[in-house]
Amino acid sequence: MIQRNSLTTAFLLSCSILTTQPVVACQKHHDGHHASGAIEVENAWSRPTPPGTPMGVGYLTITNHGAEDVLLVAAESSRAGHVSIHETSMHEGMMRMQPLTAGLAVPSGSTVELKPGSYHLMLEQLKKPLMAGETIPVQLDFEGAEDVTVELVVQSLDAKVMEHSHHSEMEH
Ligand SMILES: [Cu+2]
Repeated sequence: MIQRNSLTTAFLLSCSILTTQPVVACQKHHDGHHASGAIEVENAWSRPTPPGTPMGVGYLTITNHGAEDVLLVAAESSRAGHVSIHETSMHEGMMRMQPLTAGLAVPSGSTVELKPGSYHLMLEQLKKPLMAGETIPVQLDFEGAEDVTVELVVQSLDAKVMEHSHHSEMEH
């Protein structure tokens, strides 16, 4: 237990170290001086998946420091056959989710959170379970900004029931 706690602390520490140096995508090939399309991604994390579960989740916070609105249009991961952008919402008292086929808008100067019960990445067709403590590379494809690669830190489940248990019943 002590070992596990110190391991968790180590990962939290490494996470906070990472987030003090936010991932900022600059337009490398831009010949002007304005820093449009500056995207910062923080707090990227995921949940462990039980063996045999083909889907995992991805949560992160996107801030658009640029002057232009951007759109998160897609994402990829070497660990998943496909990654979708989903929105969870309440519909007649039931939680349900649907893919954001037009992408997720991150207006200029704003922050959008992908978090439990809201927007999230759906890592589909997992080749093997996501294990607590490992990091999952994910590339975020933006329209209006450079793509950003982040690492989701897989955090162990707490006592709460996993918010995404309904996914196992979903048809994709
Ligand atoms: Cu989902």
